[in-house]
Amino acid sequence: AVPVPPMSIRFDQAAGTLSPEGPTLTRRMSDLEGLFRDHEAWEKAVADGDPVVYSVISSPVPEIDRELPQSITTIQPGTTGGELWMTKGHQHPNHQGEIYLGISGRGGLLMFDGTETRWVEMTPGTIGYMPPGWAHRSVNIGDEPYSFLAVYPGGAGHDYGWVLEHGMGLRALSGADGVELVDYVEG
Ligand code: PAN
Ligand code: ZN
Repeated sequence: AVPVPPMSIRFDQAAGTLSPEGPTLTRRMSDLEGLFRDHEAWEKAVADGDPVVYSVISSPVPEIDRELPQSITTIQPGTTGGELWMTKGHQHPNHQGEIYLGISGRGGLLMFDGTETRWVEMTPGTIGYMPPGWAHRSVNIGDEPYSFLAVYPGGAGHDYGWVLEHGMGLRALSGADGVELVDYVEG
């Protein structure tokens, strides 16, 4: 990762692109092993086309201490075993804060500090704040793609094992009146 000069970055909302652009990440169903409550439904979805669940495009700002990278995540609408499509979720090992800004669609920001859980509804214009030490996962609660901008400290790091070990406190299921939050149950 190389430092970058002062710059402007153009965000095309309709196309969902950044320019200049950094790395893009695509997460398919097979990348979400061990995260959905219903393991069989997950396996079936992997066998049945292994759909793209979300993608993350990054600005050219590198993930280096004291830099301030940004990315745009787009989660597709969908459910697996009744559970709304979501990001893997992670903890920042260095316990640093982060903000998300809702861009389009409807989402939820689930935060867990190992004891307490918080759920923040995200619509275009909502800023969701994750304090240091709160693991975070995003969920698409609507029927169109949900996109948000993330701004985070370059040295924050991403610990995905933490979520596999501790869970996220709650799960977001598709309910009769939209999202239904239920206790996290292992496996
Ligand atoms: C976000 C997330 C992004 C994808 O940029 O990394 O939404 O989620 P996962 O990393 O959990 O797969 C962020 O929180 N960065 O720190
Ligand atoms: Zn983060």
